[in-house]
Amino acid sequence: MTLITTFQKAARLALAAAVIAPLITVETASAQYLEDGGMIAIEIEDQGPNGWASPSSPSGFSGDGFLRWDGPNYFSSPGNAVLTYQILSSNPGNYTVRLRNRHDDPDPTMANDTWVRMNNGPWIKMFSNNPNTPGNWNWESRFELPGPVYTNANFDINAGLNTLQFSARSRGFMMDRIHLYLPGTPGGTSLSTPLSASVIGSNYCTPAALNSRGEWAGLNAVGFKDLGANDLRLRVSRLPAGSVGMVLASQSQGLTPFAGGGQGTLCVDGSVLRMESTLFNSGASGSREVSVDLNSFPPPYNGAVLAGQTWNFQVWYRDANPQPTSNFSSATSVTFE
Ligand SMILES: [Ca+2]
Ligand SMILES: [Ca+2]
Repeated sequence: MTLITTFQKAARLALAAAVIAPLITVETASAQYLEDGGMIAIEIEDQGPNGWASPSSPSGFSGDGFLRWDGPNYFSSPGNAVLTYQILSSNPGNYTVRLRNRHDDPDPTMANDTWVRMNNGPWIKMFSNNPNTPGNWNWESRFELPGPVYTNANFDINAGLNTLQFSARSRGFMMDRIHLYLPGTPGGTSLSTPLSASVIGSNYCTPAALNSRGEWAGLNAVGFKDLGANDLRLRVSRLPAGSVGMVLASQSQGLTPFAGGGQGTLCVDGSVLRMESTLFNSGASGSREVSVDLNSFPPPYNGAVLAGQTWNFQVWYRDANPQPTSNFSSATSVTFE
């Protein structure tokens, strides 16, 4: 791992620690981008191109490229060449929207806008227009609402799943990267802001057994499947408050009800790793995210995770019914690359 990725990971964890809302998990793998510490950062070219051009110049873009609309103008008909980005958020609120964009017409009012909407709301014209924007990658982003009324660009984001969409408007407009962030979050227009992680696990053993909170504990694997990032976090939700737990890992799935004399079903089998480095307390929120070092899985495996391996994870935690017992979260499976 490079120093930059090390720093970015530390920055991401610091951001996560600054926010204390209960963490949320989902049961589908459709949450492509994970809000973290009030920030969502996405490379536009991750989705599509769905009719957009994906040229390699002009240079200066972020990530693997950018998208440019080379088709006709759609000044009064949104909904063409739609790009969709699913976002999972634990921190609802009114988020500032900043699109890193470029428009090369010397007239700053030309080729300078796109349609955008959140959660199937009305399509809104978002534009980039000041004397310095033509010919430069820039973060200038405002909304033109009916009237016309010109406002700062912002969207309400809900706790849980949200759907951000763009559709084509002006021919020649280029879109590189988008940031959505709660006001005051640092890095809103910085390319050193870490890109959002994703939900990378396929969940199974859902629903898990109910616990003393009257709910079942959900588990998501979030981070990056690419081993080079060494970023795997297990996020567990809906635990009893103040419960102590630990992550279990195995390359085999299983189905063992009442394992260890507790309640719930153990859904890993074979050579099961007790990841003692993840020992946690669920705190008042009953939720927790723990990091796992992919370079050093514990005994009996003893070593680094390899590309192509599939690992299954589950959280084992203390519960009461009403006597002290143990319980298990749902499970999730990740194939690393
Ligand atoms: Ca325009
Ligand atoms: Ca990009």
